[in-house]
Amino acid sequence: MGPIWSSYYGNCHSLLFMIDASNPTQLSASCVQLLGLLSAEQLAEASVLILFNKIDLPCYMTIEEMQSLIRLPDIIACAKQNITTAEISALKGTGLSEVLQWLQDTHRSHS
Ligand SMILES: Nc1nc2c(ncn2[C@@H]2O[C@H](COP(=O)(O)OP(=O)(O)OP(=O)(O)O)[C@@H](O)[C@H]2O)c(=O)[nH]1
Ligand SMILES: [Mg+2]
Repeated sequence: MGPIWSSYYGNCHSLLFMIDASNPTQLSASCVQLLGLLSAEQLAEASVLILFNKIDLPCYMTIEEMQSLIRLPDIIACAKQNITTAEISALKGTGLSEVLQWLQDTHRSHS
């Protein structure tokens, strides 16, 4: 779906970017997509929430290792956007309240 994302950049205030934390083989592709989003002019003012999903599944890498592998702290430091991260399980509902709180706070700060 990546190639059509840019059709939705206009008037976008909040951006949720989901990474599959159970499948580190997709990590480099995710990182390229994320960098593309963060460097898009139209998204410069957006608030970004990076979700590491599927934390209920076993994985051979920890979230910390994945974040370090894509140099997420550097990405966050260099980005124009305000970036938050959360670890969630859409299946179990883990971290859902944090996501809802972020949406509420972000909506409030843009209205
Ligand atoms: N265990 C678990 N499964 C999940 C979770 N969130 C979504 N799924 C399942 O993941 C499946 C969808 O696969 P995804 O990998 O998310 O879909 P995708 O990324 O569009 O597809 P791929 O590009 O093939 O990876 C569905 O069966 C969902 O039920 C979660 O938090 N935990
Ligand atoms: Mg997937």
